[in-house]
Parts: sequence; structure tokens; C-alpha cells
Amino acid sequence: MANSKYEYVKSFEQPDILLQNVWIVVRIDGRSFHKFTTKHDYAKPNDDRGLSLMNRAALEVCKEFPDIVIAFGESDEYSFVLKKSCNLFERRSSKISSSIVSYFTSQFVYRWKEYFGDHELKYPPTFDSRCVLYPTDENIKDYLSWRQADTHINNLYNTCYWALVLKAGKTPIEAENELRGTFSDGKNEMLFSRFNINYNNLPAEYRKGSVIFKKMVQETNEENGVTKSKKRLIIEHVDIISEKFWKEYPDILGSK
Ligand code: DGT
Ligand code: MG
Ligand code: MG
Ligand code: MG
Ligand code: MG
Repeated sequence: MANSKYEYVKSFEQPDILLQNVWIVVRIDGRSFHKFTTKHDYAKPNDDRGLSLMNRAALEVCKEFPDIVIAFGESDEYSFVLKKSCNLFERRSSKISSSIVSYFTSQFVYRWKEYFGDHELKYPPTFDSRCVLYPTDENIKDYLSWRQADTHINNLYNTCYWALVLKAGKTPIEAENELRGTFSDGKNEMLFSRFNINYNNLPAEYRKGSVIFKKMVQETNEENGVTKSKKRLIIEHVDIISEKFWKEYPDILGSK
């Protein structure tokens, strides 16, 4: 029914088209995951099932939205970088961020059993999301470096905190007090001398988070033996702060 008397209400909608030709980051983050991870008995400080489920949901998002050139995840958050030329939903901000977070959340719930088995999902989790724009390659690399530096800082702190609480029998307050004002060196030393933990030997996933991107891989057809190079989505726990990564994979930011 065209032109009903109600149609004027459409004009109340505010446009939210994102600027052209800039990187779009959609960052999603678990809502009240302090509570969610506690209620679901996540291992402290890192739960491999939880991290793998986050990675799987993010991988499915990358498959569903091919404009994503790289994604970075840690803890209860994931950042998806959409290419500058992306024209998904005519670059409408809320449509992009809501579609991505909705798909991520449904994948998280849909695949819960694959990672947690009989450990029941007790209530439906929520994730929030937002779009942030970064104009230059430098800006987007700095954004990703910011998240990866955050992963390291939080993981080092959390590893010390939980060693003090779970292994040294400290109360949460005592552990917090002991860590207040300490620097990286002191925390590394504490882990090594008191808990026999060499921080650098902890899994890279805990220290560096997870990076999803498309990589050229050689694949051999089993039937005819022909080898072809194909672009495949992969998850690696690599350093993206140093230039080495960006030099090794120039296509990520260079892709048109
Ligand atoms: P928000 O985001 O403001 O709604 O509140 P939260 O509670 O989600 O806080 P946030 O996002 O700053 O921090 C993530 C929380 O999730 C933090 O309490 C630690 C927890 N978390 C994430 N991954 C793990 C894990 O693998 N194991 C455990 N034990 N906790 C985790
Ligand atoms: Mg959260
Ligand atoms: Mg928060
Ligand atoms: Mg978070
Ligand atoms: Mg519709």
C-alpha cells in the first residue's frame, strides 16, 4: 500500500552512512562476560573452549561477510576490519554492525555444544557492537596494535593474579594489592621465581590473541594430483604490532 497516511514516519529515520574510502572496524564485545564466564565455569585466566568458540564464531562471520580483510580477537571481543571500498548495505553503520554482531552471536550459541559438549549453556549471551572509522593504513595498524597490546597487558596481569589466588592461596584483595604498581618486568619475574612459569612459553593464543585473514595456500587435488594456490581463511596467533606481518602479507591492506 503506497503512500498511506502513515508513510511520513519513514522520514524520522536518521541516515547513518559511513564516510567513503576509509577502513571500517566493527568491534563486538560480550556483555557482562565477567558474569557469563563465571556462571559457565570458564577456566582462569584463559578457557580454551571459550576462546575456540569465539574464534569459530568469528571465522563464520568472515566467511559470511567477504568484505572483512582481517579480524582480531581476544577475551570476549573481536574486531572485524572491512575494506575501504566496502559497499555493504550502502555503508549504513547500524545495519553493518547489527548484522555482524547478530550473526556472531547466533554462531556462538549455535556452536556452543561443539566446544562445550555437555556443559550446558545456562542463558542466552549478548554481544554489543559499534563501527569505528580509520582513515589511514597507519591508523588501522595502530588500532590493531592497540588491541594486541591490550591482550598482552591483560594476560600478563591475569596470569599473575590467578597464580596468586589459585596457587599461592591469596585472597582477591591481597592479590590486587601485591600487583598494584608493578611493571612488566616485575610480573615476569614473579611468575618465574614464585610459580615456575616462563611467561613467553605460555600459548601464543593467550599472549597475542587471534588473527583471522586470507592466506595463499597450496592445495593438491587428490584425484588428479594438480596443485593450485588458493586463498583460504586461517587463524594464527601472530604478532601484528611489528611491520614484519604487514610486509609478509601486503594483500591484507592492499586488496582492492
Ligand atoms: P561489559 O563488556 O562492559 O559488558 O562487561 P564485561 O564483564 O564483559 O567486561 P569486559 O568485556 O571488560 O571483560 C571481559 C570479561 O570476560 C572479564 O571479566 C574476563 C572474562 N573473560 C573473558 N575470557 C575469559 C576466559 O577465557 N576465562 C575467564 N575466566 N574469564 C574470561
Ligand atoms: Mg565484555
Ligand atoms: Mg567493558
Ligand atoms: Mg571485553
Ligand atoms: Mg526487511
